[in-house]
Amino acid sequence: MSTETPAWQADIDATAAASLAAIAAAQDLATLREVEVAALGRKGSVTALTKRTGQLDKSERRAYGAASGGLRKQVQQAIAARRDAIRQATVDAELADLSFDETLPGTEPAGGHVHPLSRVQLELEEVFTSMGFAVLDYPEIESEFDNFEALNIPGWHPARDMQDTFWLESGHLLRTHTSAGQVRAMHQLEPPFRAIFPGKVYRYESTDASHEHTFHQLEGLMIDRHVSVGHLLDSMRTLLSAIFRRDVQVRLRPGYFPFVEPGFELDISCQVCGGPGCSVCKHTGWVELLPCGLVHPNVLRAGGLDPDEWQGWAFGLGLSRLVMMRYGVSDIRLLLGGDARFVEGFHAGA
Ligand code: FA5
Repeated sequence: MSTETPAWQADIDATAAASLAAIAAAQDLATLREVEVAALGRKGSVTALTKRTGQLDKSERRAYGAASGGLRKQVQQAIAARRDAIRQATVDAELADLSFDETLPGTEPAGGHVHPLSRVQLELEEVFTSMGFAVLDYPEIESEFDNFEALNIPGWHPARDMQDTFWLESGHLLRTHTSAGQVRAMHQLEPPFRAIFPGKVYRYESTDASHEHTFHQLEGLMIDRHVSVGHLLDSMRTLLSAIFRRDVQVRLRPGYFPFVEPGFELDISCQVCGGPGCSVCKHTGWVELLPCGLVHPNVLRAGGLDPDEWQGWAFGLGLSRLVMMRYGVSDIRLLLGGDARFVEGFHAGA
């Protein structure tokens, strides 16, 4: 085996020396990039050497391939090391700059807080828990049975028009009211029981200042051997005074819902305009807030309870409307509209 230095070694050495010198001389990332292209680019000096393999005698190709490949690797490593060094030098220079004061306070990130809807919901949960109610959570995607049929609203019943429905291809629906949980609760809990189930409901209807397609309700259900409208009203009064922390005028009207008998509508005086009328109360001075009534025997049966033994009352509070009344919000669409400026107006003490 010959120990003579091959003729091409001088070219390899010269290209290595030139490239490494240019890399060491580069003072910024842009210059280093130019050096990189000049050496390793398609027409670069190192690339040109690599391409020369084919021109050599077969016996030399192996050694030459190893040498030119080694050169390429060496140049790549030198560029990576130089790039790190330049970056570090930039950081060091910034830190050394006396105008940079690392003791100055940074920009404070915006703090989040609880949405007014969640706030009122949590308060209500506390009030009801203190009165012995369980807090339950039921699905927003419901069966037609739980949302309608179990509640004494068969397919042909005109009451289905009261709640235009978002249907899913599966035949399920987005619950139109939290009452969909009533029969679920009867199956889940041993009577006697009292429970609330708050949550989002959906209706396929056009929106205005007091109507949303997605809004919150809070259902209340009490099952016992003897319940009365008097007890129902008493609980409603406790609830409203806890929420408003002042006297609020209420009025009770007969109301029709197929799942209660008798049924009522509880209205409260409009807390946005204080009485004279506005777009929220449709210029009546009253806002429909809380339908309620005694649970219909057919619903008790659907829940597996014997109506001769058990009775119940239920209410379906319009939680979104309650939040509007509590904070004087003049348009329900602001609540879930996603405008952070609106939500930022409510802080922990509100
Ligand atoms: C119901 O949803 C019945 N499930 C309530 C019920 C429960 C009655 C238990 C009897 C016993 P209604 O469709 O009226 O009823 O809605 C109840 C409350 O939700 C209304 O009083 C109102 O405060 C609120 N509400 C109704 N529709 C909308 C809407 N589109 N946007 C905002 N709030 C609404």
